[in-house]
Amino acid sequence: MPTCSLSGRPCYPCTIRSTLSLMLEHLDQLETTGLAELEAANDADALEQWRIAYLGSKGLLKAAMPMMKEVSKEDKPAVGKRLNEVKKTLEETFKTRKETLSAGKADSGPTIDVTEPGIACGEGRRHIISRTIDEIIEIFARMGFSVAYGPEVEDEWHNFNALNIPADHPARDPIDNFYMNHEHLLLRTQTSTVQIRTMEKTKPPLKIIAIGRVYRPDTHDATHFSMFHQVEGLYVDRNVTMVDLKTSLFQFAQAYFGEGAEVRIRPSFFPFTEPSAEVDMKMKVKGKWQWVELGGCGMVDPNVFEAVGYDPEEWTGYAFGLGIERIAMRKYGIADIRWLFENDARFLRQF
Ligand code: FA5
Repeated sequence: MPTCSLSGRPCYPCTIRSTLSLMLEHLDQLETTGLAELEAANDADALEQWRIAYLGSKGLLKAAMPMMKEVSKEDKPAVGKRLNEVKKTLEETFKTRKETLSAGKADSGPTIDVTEPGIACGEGRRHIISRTIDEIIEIFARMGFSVAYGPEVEDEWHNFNALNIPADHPARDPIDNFYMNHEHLLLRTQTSTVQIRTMEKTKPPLKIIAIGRVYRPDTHDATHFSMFHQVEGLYVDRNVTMVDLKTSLFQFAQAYFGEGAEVRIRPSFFPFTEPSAEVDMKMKVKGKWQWVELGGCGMVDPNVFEAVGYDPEEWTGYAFGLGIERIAMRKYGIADIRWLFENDARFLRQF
């Protein structure tokens, strides 16, 4: 086949230039070959070569322009139209192909060296406080306590009134509480709120623990944080005494801190218990047995029973509340409560 005088490629229509159909056939061939070569161009270099060959100033499309001179006046519009169509198709397909190739390149990313050692994936574990909570729940469950829950955003009734804390009591001072902006709500300061919520909806007798976060605007130091956890215990039945209270605390101490652990209660005051006491437990701290203060306890005050509709003549009960961070800190020898909440994985993965 002779070489096209316009394109410089083998081209049958060029042998007979006189008819419109052969001109159009030439353009069809240009389009078909161009698209096929474009499809085969697989990298930026090949693409650029193709652009120069077809769309460049000395490319095949430019070379086809003089064909217009060869056609008769009445055929010019048809050839011109087809010429524009081929040009548009090649230009647009080139653009799309270029985008596809560069997107593919971005996806494939840098070359991977499969022989390089991988990045070690650290094994996660539960936070030491979550694990302590699980252990505490398990021990009290064995002693017949079920778990009760209550909201962290509380109203004044459950945080104060029903707990026999009068309206003018200093414990209600805004400086000691995180109050919300409206409707006398606050972040609960103690899990004793759950005593009230449980008794309001449950008839006695009952035996529950409540575990959760409590909030106080205390200054942060080695033993105080503004958010911490408490475990609350409440046992209501007929003829419950301080002996039952101390026995339960003792059983917990032995189960959690091991044989040799002891419990001591010292007179104290809480508005919702009468009598009230501080709870100390004797446990091993750095190999030595020591007394550590963990919380408060007492016999449920008759005013609390009245607030929830229990008859104080018929029912008696004990309650206690222990700080969970303090328990975990002693057990694991953690000197500073702040370390528990800094979330430094190097510290947390020790436990
Ligand atoms: C109470 O919160 C009472 N509700 C406990 C109670 C329950 C008494 C039932 C009687 C009957 P207290 O304010 O002492 O008590 O707190 C109990 C424990 O929470 C403390 O002994 C301590 O272990 C822990 N605790 C208190 N404040 C903080 C704090 N800022 N950071 C960490 N732990 C704290």
